[in-house]
Amino acid sequence: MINRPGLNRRQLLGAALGLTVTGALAACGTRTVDAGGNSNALVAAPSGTPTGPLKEFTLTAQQSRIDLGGTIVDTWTYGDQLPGKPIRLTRGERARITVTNQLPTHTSVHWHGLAIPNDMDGVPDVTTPGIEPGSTFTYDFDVPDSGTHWFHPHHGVQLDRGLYAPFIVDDPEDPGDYDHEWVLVLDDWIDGTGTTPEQVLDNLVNSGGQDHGHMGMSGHGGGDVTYPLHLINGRSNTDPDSITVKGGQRIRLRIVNAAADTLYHVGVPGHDLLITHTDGYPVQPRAAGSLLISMGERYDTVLTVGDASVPFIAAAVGKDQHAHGLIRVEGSSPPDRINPGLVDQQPVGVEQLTSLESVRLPAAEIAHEQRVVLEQGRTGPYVWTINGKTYENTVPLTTGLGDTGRLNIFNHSMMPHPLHLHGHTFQIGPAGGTGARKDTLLLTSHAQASVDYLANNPGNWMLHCHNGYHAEAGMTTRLDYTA
Ligand SMILES: [Cu+2]
Repeated sequence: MINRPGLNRRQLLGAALGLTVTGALAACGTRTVDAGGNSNALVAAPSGTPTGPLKEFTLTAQQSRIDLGGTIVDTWTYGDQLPGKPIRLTRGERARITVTNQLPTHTSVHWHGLAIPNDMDGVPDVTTPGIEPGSTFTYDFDVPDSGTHWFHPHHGVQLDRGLYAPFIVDDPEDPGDYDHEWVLVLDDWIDGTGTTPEQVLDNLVNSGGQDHGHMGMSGHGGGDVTYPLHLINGRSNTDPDSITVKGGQRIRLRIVNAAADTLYHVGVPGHDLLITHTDGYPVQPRAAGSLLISMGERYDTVLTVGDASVPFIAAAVGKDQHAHGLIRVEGSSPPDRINPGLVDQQPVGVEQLTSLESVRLPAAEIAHEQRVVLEQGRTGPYVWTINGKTYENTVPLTTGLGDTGRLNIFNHSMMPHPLHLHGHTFQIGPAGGTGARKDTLLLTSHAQASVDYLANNPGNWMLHCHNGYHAEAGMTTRLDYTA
């Protein structure tokens, strides 16, 4: 598919891999070619009418009382459950989702990971009107991207309440090879435990978070907020969620990190996870003793169990806390002790993953190359910036329809920042290379990375840190189509 005189495909990919690792910025490739998958096609214009087979869903954002497994909280959820009921359909189908807002304030829904038309993206004041209290909005779009995705509000720090749920898109050409499936939604929880996310943000902005003196300085990845609980599928460790399987069976684990401020280091002690997808896009299957998942990211893995029941453990990075779920194997007793220290300590990182050839971006000339510098601002105790500016003063990045663009991302801070681009998936390293396709990329302390995207979905798109508090404290900008 990539055709470049003087280099065969293997040589080209080898060179590209070198670029990925070193972060060198040389342009790669001389012309645009098809990628083979359907994921690089031009998205219908925002005014386009969806045409796929219709599936209808309703969603109510509401106040509710939720049992987190012994701890009862008053919070906000989709429906009366946590996480909300998953939305599931097949790639190419049309989702019509009627959202009713029964909250005391306005809200929105962002379909995280779906490259849908801009006016369905759920960002108030940028793409889609906010939904007023007591009113209804209908999202209506064709579903372009298979994989494990999710949805949440794009409004203030509402996502640190219970407003989240999986959005699973099946791929008819990739049924997978497993006996069971388990969707695992990870979350750090504080709402209704004597405070709210809005109060947490106020405290951070006013004081820099004095209960947590390392603000922005520690570099241990531990986040800015101390959470009383960590949850998997809405359950704390006192009454964890579980799945029951037979010995020797294979389980597809679809892992979503819905937390606002916590990276998790996940694994099943004594077992490998076979990583098959990240952010919905397939990678060359890779066995991992454990993996690191940051806020907004998703990983699909396959686990083969033995004869013994085992825990799935999500250790909160830098926080000395964890959440777990249980994989009960018929005929065996549950594990009598959960030891998060037994999770393999060498997590596989996304830079070690190779995308499947069918989903790589075509090599192309880079028409727009821009810097994205993530750092702590100096104008207050809790200010986060992109290219030196908070969102209210931001100078949006620009691109042009049909172009391939490159973002050179630098984390000039001690804190980790998962950077999320709406409406697109980028490829780590150069287009035409072998890096994973992603919509959310973790930049650890002082890390840098280079990603390429194909500008095939016109509009103005959010580019922001998926730490909910960093995003609200300024670490948000846009990628705008100017032609
Ligand atoms: Cu951040």
